[in-house]
Amino acid sequence: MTLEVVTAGESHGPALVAIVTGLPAGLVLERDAIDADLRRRQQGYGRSPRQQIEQDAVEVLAGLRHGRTLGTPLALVVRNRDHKNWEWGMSPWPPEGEPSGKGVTPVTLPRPGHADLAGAFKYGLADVRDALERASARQTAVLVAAGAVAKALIAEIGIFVRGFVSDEAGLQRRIDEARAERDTVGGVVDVRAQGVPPGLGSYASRGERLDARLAAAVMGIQAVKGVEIGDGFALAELRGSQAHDEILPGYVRETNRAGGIEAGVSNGQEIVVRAAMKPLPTLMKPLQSVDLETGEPAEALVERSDVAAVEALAVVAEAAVAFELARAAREKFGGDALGDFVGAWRAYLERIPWQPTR
Ligand code: EPS
Repeated sequence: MTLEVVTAGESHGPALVAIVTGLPAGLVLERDAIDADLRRRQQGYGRSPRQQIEQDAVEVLAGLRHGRTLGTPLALVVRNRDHKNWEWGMSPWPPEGEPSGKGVTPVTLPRPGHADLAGAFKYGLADVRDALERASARQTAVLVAAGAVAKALIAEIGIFVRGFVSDEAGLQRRIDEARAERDTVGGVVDVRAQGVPPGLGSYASRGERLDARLAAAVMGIQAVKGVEIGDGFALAELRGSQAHDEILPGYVRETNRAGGIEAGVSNGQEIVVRAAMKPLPTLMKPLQSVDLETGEPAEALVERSDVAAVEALAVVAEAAVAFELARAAREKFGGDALGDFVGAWRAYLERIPWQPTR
């Protein structure tokens, strides 16, 4: 039994879509809870005017009846309100009539740091828009919806996940300064998961390691360039005697340098994941590039963008971590009905000497 999600959708296309498979039947979903996460993702200092156009809300097309999952594929949709301005430029079918609106003129000026150049080479594109539309972080909206579903599932077994900006205090000033200089900034976010029992993930093989899976899930978010678990890179500077979390009577730890994972397996402590986000690559004062049409030096594409999206990353990383923990929990506890899943978790907790600390 495993939980999976596949998404589709372009930034200015009609909608973003996610299909989630592997949910148990009988899980209650609340539309307000999903929409609240979608709103959290849209907020945050430094976002682009695009966020005033969008009012993200989830639609469910399949897998849910009267607010309860059916145990069948769950189909989620988040519409792009901005699509009305791109109806010709992002029409799925060959558009009719006179070209109008956004997306009419092909983009040939790749931005350093975005998908533009690699995408154009890889897929043989004359218009870089064919790459950037899918590479855009707009896609994270529907991942947050899927993450909200995962959060509802793991809340049933006492797991709670929260993402936040690590240096909230200095962020606003850095954004103001960057905006004034027509530049962008990145930042660092933390995600913490409480109530994760020991034994999620496995040391048996690389692909089962929970730390590897969480790192891949978070690194898979647009603009993330670094991920660490627990004290991560700082551990490399320490002696072994300082780096590990001693096991005290009652199997208690007083430190959590491992970030809740040892040998790729959750150890019952809080799970701590940090992610570093690079400054966004769309710059109002563009970097040097090369025009793909002429091969001549040119300035990179300038278009509406965010100065920072670190607060959004905190919400998206929270969703990614929640989804991966839900996946690991489905593997461990299985069950077609929610009661089977929760029952297997209860039986496991009776077997091991572990109590969640919150
Ligand atoms: C993005 C560019 C901007 C961001 C977008 C990600 O989009 P636009 O060009 O439409 O202003 O606003 O993020 C979102 C739309 C979102 O909802 O997060 C990019 O190039 O990655």
